[in-house]
Amino acid sequence: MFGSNRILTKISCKFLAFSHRRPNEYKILCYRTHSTMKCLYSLPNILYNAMGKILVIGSAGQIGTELVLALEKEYGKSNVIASDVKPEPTFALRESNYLALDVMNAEALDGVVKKYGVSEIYLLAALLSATAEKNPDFAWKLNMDGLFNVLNLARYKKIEKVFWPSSIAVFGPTTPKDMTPQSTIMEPTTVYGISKQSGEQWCNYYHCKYGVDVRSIRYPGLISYTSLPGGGTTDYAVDIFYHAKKSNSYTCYLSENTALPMMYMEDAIRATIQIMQSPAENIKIRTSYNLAGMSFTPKLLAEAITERLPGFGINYAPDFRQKIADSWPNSIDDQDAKNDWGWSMSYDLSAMVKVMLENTDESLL
Ligand code: AKB
Repeated sequence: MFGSNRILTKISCKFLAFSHRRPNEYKILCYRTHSTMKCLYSLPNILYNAMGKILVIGSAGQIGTELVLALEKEYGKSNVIASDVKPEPTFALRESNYLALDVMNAEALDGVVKKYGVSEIYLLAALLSATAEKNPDFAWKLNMDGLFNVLNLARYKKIEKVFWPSSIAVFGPTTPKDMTPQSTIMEPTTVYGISKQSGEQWCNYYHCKYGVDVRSIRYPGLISYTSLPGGGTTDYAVDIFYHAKKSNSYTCYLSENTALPMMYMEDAIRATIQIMQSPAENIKIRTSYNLAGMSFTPKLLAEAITERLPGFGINYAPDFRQKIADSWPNSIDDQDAKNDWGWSMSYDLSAMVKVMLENTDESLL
């Protein structure tokens, strides 16, 4: 009897994990097995309804917006809560479950986790590289306090899993520039980079010391059309599409031969969900994984745009962001992400330019 209960529990847990990852397929599977396995049907269904919710913090940003929409597709709208410090959701998330939340307020965060039964948090609230240089004190506070508040929820078993984004900004001028390895010299020279590098070490510490299941990716520059980026050094690779469609010209704040690692947002979101769904034993790196997409310079991007928009013109007026970009890698080696949890990218420069030109809404400028 005890043995069969254990087997039943084991199978139920597998159902449970599956039901959380793929609710629609789960329901079909349950329906199919209903007649022959009534007990297995009813048990995980009760547990399924009691599963924790997913909370996305910083949902108004460039990644947050698309991540909420993708998570809703994957797990169902009712299982995803979008949050940001802003009182109202952005237009793209007007139909999502939304609440206003300041991640630096640990008590309020704790209250939300309890009230809604949150089991997973994706923490995206942060000040990016260019904005952080203008407001270093606040950048440090937001980027670090927010992380500690979420890691502590996991430490005290109030939530089960955390996603926290790192960045290519963890690297610095002394890092090897081409095909930057996973483990290498890291001497970041920006506030943002220092906060991400420290954050990575804290994630690893919480994992080793308290068993916290925290997973992380070092995002390259991300390119998307759903919402405008804000405050990054890589933002030119998004701005350029709005200006190309509006006026067929762009003045770039980086010089023409500044190569940086970049990725189309759909790939980044897929990677994020993939790393979170991977079995814990596959996540061997608990600081953060290198992730490579494409690598290009403003000149190469402008040429790819000109192929589709003849007559497009670009000129260059480098500002303070040039120094930040010069301290970052040209390209990234992401072999560990490929080996450990099966990462592979889909969008190259040409595919990205095509989809961006087709979808960017220049009236948002
Ligand atoms: C930025 O430019 O600050 C970000 C990043 C690379 O993390 N896009």
